[in-house]
Amino acid sequence: MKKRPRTTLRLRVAAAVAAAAGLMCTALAALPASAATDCHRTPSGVAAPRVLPEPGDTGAAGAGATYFWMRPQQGHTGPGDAPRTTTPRVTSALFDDFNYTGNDDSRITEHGWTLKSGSSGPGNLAATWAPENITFASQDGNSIMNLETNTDGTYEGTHESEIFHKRKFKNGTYAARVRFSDAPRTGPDGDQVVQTFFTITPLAYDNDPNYGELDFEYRPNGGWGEGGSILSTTSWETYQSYPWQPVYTHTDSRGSYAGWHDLMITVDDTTIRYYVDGRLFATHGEPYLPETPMSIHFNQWMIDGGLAAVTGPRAYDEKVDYVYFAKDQVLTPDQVRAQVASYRSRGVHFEDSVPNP
Ligand SMILES: [Ca+2]
Ligand SMILES: [Ca+2]
Repeated sequence: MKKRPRTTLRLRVAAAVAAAAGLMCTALAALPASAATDCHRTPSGVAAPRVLPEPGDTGAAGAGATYFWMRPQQGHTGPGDAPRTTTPRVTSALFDDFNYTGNDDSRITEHGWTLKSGSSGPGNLAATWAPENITFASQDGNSIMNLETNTDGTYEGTHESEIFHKRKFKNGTYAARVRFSDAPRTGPDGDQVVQTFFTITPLAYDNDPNYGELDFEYRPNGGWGEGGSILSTTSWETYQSYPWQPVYTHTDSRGSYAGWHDLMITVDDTTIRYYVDGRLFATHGEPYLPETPMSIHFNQWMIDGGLAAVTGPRAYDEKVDYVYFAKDQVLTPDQVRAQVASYRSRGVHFEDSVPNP
């Protein structure tokens, strides 16, 4: 039986916002399981304000954060040796440099990806997930994926984007280079968009302990009770749809994260660690460790209730350079960089040797 520390406060505060979220989830109950699950993809995406960080939560990029230093691997450092970078042998990995010709490139699905379509959560159900909003372009010879979310100011006129891989990832090292943006590429600013890199497991039933979700979520225009830019890392144990009772912990950093960032999550049998640009951002533990294989996702979407009171169409971009996963190995940020550099030096744009569970 897993310990469930610090959930009481969360549950109590979450209960205050249960009604609205529960109503939405109830409305989705008739949808196929996948759609219903997606409704709760980011349970925090049902317009529930976040609970403030609790005492004991790891401080984010501010005070309390720990800078990362390279550590020698066991067996590679003798007495008196200075720490040095090692290149571990990674036996099962996913790497994708997103080197595709367009969203109709057949290799995208051949490589295990799905471009989300139709109408489902998170967010307002009148909005549409638009595969055509995912595009690819070369930048200095390197292919970059763009996930666009645009709106005309109505949810019916809102088009969001999401790409996700197969459900086969659990312990190991997840990494992606992602470009967040604080303002729309075109049009007036102010909408509460969410720009993400996350992993998730379907919820089989309410309070299913085998649910898992690990999130990087950037909200450039606030939302969920926040008025300004904030980057959140959130680890989920499970949740209940109605009344809405999430069981999660999170670590946040307020301020702008516009621009390119190296995002990384490591998971072993005891600890989840989030890194931003090689710097430790958050450390979470039980009961939030994933129990079952998860899928890897990137999406950008509009918080329900977060449309700005401005006039005219606008479009927001989230860009992704690459994604990397090393199965069952906790790598350092430098080791991830070395792995990516190795792929590129060999001209490899894609590899997937991660077995299906
Ligand atoms: Ca769980
Ligand atoms: Ca790339």
